Amino acid sequence: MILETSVNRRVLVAKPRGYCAGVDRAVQAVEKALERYGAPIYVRKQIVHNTHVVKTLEERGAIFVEETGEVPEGAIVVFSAHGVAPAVHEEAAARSLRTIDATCPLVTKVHNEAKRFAAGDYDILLIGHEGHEEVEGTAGEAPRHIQLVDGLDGVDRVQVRDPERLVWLSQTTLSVDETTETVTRLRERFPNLIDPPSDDICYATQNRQVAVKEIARESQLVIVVGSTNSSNSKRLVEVALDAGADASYLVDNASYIQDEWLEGVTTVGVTSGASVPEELVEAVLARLAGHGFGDVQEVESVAENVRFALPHELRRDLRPATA
Ligand code: 10G
Ligand code: SF4
Repeated sequence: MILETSVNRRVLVAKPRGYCAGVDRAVQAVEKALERYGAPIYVRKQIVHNTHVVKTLEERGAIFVEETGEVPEGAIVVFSAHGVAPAVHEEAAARSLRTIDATCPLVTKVHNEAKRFAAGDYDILLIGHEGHEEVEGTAGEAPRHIQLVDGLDGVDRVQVRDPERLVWLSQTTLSVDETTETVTRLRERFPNLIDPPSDDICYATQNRQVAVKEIARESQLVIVVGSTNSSNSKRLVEVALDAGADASYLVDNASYIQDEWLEGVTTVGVTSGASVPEELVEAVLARLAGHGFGDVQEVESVAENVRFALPHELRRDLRPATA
């Protein structure tokens, strides 16, 4: 009998994977705020959708709340990377909160597009997932002009005032292929539908999907590290399956890997969502190595070097005092 551990078992690790520039900035914003102002620092919603990141920041003194109403008057609150509606800024101001806005600049870009098209009295079809914080924030910019289209199923329900003044925008973390299908279907109904001025699905989402496709084609199993509420991480599982992997699972950390997933498998693909710290991927690789997957190859599809400056409120306060 040939033991599975003696078979040539390998791991293909997608690159790019893990933290995007917006997540890196948001997590650093909370860390720097804790260093600069001291604990506690309040954070509205999970700063990013990752249980490990949230727990680590809680241990350092961050307090996560659902709404600004839970933050004591005058305290500091950080808004999450997914963005907030203008009403949330107003509530915070009314409670005299000191705010640090960690909304990713690429989400702010979509907010600005929404405001601009609403000012021009366009109807806006926002493709995204119902109930997701990013969609709630973007829709809050122009609630009377925006209607949500949640995937292909939502297309038939769309009602517009003037099909000649119609634009679509999207959540930043959607599946590129699925969104293309949704837009095609929308355009069948509304041939003069206007495209966003530039891609709303961000560079990081797109690159991680390109990278997972490349490894999925050669893998029987693709493990995606990410939390269950992480939209972009969940999309990576779907993209891996569409690209040809026999199986793909989302795991919050290495302990979620089940031994039976590895039975008869010789090539495992590994990637991680945009909110996932690299140490969680390293732990997955260590667990796989324990099952004979010692040959680890990184497969780079796209080079990435995007970085964003910290939120301006923090940059101002972190600037060294001039004499
Ligand atoms: O993929 P979603 O939007 O659920 O968020 P995440 O926190 O898991 O990843 C980072 C993406 C954002 C902050 C949304 S712009
Ligand atoms: Fe920004 Fe894209 Fe990361 Fe969202 S996934 S935080 S839009 S870079």
